[in-house]
Amino acid sequence: MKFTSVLAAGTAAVLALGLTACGSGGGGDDAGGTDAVTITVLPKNLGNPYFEASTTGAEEAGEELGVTVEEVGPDTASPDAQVPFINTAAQQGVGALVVSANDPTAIGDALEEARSAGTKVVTFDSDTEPQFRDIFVNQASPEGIADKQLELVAEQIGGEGEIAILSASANATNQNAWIALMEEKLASDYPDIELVETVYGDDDDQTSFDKTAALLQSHPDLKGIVSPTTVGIAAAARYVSTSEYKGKVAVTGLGTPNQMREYVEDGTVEAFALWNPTDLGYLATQAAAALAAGDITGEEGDTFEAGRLGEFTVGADGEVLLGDPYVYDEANIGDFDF
Ligand code: RAM
Repeated sequence: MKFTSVLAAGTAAVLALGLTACGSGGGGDDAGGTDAVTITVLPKNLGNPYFEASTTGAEEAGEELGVTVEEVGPDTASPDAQVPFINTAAQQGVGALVVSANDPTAIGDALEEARSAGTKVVTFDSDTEPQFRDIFVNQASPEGIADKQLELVAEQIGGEGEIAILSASANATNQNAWIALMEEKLASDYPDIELVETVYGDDDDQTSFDKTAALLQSHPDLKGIVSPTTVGIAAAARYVSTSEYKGKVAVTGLGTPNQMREYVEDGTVEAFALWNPTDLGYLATQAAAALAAGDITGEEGDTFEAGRLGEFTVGADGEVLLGDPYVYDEANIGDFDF
């Protein structure tokens, strides 16, 4: 199974024309009349292969639509590290910002200012509170993401025992929503599994690696680690792969196939899940371009063409949903390259 579909070239051309002709809220150079729209992509932090994939998708959409896409971002995924980048984008008068938020409120004022200067705001991957953005492009339903990870860990530890969560940063909207749902579902549906601790690796490889070591040391009966972050799961798998815990402590959660392949192949990891981050960046940029062109406003019921992914409809609270998470294991991991 691959995440590809046919490029709707005609639609892309029409949208590109619309953007050029309209130029509303564009790159601050409306007098020139051409290429007026720039979209700034702002991941949680730079250097994360997950966001490299989403930016590849954003650039692909930009090329199809004739829109300039620029990625900027902080080195660390801390709550307000994105603020200066938002301010700069607003000063440049970019048409839209596409941002994965490190915190639901810390960047709110900056986003509000950018919006009052005419910049449209699309959150993707990790939302802010809804009043700070026009649209949130969600990768999959939070319930689906939470349930899938519990199914995986339950299967891998034989349905009982102690587990721990290794998350991203403590304020991340997306991970916190998934963790809250996992906690609820554990209490109701998995009476024999005990969540003994949740720790935060800040989406930093070394911090996540060290937190894995500490978890294993403080919980000698630990049977599984669930890491709902691609940075965390890769660091946890790397630690476990050369330790006495390999084959004894399950590592699962959300990972990219390219980062996890060696740990699936060497038997450290049985299976994990994820959506396609390239498609996520592509869809978020398509939504941003439609907003910047004035084709949609982000109201519930608005529809827009997202190139090769087809038509999408804005749902309640300005949410657009990409699809379902997908499970990767030894049988299929060779088929993916991101
Ligand atoms: C990391 C980031 C991102 C999250 C994925 C699963 O790359 O925390 O926000 O969606 O993991």
